[in-house]
Amino acid sequence: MTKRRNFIKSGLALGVVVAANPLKSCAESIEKEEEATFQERKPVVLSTWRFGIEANEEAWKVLGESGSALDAVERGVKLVEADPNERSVGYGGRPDRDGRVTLDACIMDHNANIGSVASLEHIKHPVSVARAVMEQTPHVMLVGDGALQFALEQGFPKENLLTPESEAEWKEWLVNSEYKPIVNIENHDTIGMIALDEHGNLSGACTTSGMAFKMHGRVGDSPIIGAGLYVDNEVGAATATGHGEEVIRVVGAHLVVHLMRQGKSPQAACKEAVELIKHKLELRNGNLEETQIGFIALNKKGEHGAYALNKGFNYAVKDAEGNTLEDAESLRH
Ligand code: SD4
Repeated sequence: MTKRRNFIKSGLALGVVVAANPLKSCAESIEKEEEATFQERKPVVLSTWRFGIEANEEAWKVLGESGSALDAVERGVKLVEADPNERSVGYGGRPDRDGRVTLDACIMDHNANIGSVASLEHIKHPVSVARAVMEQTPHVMLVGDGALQFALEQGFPKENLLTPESEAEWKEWLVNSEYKPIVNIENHDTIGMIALDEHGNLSGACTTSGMAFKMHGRVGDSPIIGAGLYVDNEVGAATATGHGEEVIRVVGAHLVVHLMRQGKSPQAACKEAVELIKHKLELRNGNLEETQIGFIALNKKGEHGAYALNKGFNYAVKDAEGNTLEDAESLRH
């Protein structure tokens, strides 16, 4: 995304280059212009889905005060985890088929420190438990009872996360007990957040209650570093939402960052990862229509991009100039 003020700056910069070196080749000038067209942008924060708007504002309370991307992403996603009206993340998230709310989350910083929890029950802020795993243990991932035990030892309160609304929906679901995730509705609302701070450091966090009415013990991509989230401070960051099984299959977020390392823009990298997922689905005669995948990505310069398999995926982008909800392009319309 190139902004007008950047065009103006780059135009001025180009003028200076040409005037001072009249014999410079046109090619060199064009190269310099291309470099200058994207003015580095920081801080900047990106989040999946519409609730990303509020989450970005919350993260900005840290980023706007010269805080770290790590603190910002944790704070931003916690807002959504605590909201009982968001039925796919944290407190109020839809339960599994046994009526248990099991949460998945992870976090990664600019030094490749990582922490994650999967199938965690009774704790409202799994992302903070993931951060505690990262900072307080020699491990990178804790699951189920072990994750709960650790959280309680760390002083996180034990709470009932099943709200009456989610319980009622689960009971209704039990009538037919049909596991059929629907694209862009209900099941696809993981919050993934990636940020670049004023110091030029990237971090990311991802948190979800996973697929509604999943089998007990099912873990999606969201807590799996490389699948649901990946950060490489020399390159960029990416996070995923949608059908976790498909994202895990191609190690999606890492793939997006790897493609950026090879020179792809965040947008092109997200698109290529979605194309690979589509290809793998086709090989297995998977149902393209009923599968959704969305990636968002941010590079070291503050450029961002996103791409989805089916239309309907949106994401929020905040920088010093504003906070906007953008519709991602998609392979299928
Ligand atoms: C999962 N990727 O558990 C998550 C679900 C999701 O928005 O993205 N929901 O597979």
